Order: sequence, then C-alpha cells, then structure tokens
Amino acid sequence: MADIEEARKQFQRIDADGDGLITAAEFKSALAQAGDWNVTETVAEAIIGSRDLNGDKVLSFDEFWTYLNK
Ligand SMILES: [Ca+2]
Ligand SMILES: [Ca+2]
Repeated sequence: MADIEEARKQFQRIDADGDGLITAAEFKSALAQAGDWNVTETVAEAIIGSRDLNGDKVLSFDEFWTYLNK
C-alpha cells in the first residue's frame, strides 16, 4: 500500500498547472525533470493511456492512486 500523502505530493509535482489532471505533456516534462529524456510525447501518451481508466486521456488523482496500488 502506497502512502497517499506521498502520492498526492508526487501528483502535484507532475500536475504543473494544478488543474488536478495529469496530461501527457505534463507527464513528459516531469520525467524529463527527473532526468529521463528518452520519453517522447508519444511514449508519455501510451503510459497515460495504460493508466487511464475512464478514457479521457488524462490522469486524475484517483487513477494515479489506483495505478500506484496495483
Ligand atoms: Ca494539469
Ligand atoms: Ca482519466
């Protein structure tokens, strides 16, 4: 079981514009900041898509949390 407070902090770091949703672009820049420059927008979209439960192409905190607890 992941720590929900840690998960929230992580989510807020990735969610650059603070709208409560992580887009592929936000995910890509978060990974780039973490030093992973190999992730292209297409890859980021694929990762988001594999975690996206309701098909809106963005990650809500619930979806992020569900992924962490898999
Ligand atoms: Ca956002
Ligand atoms: Ca979603």
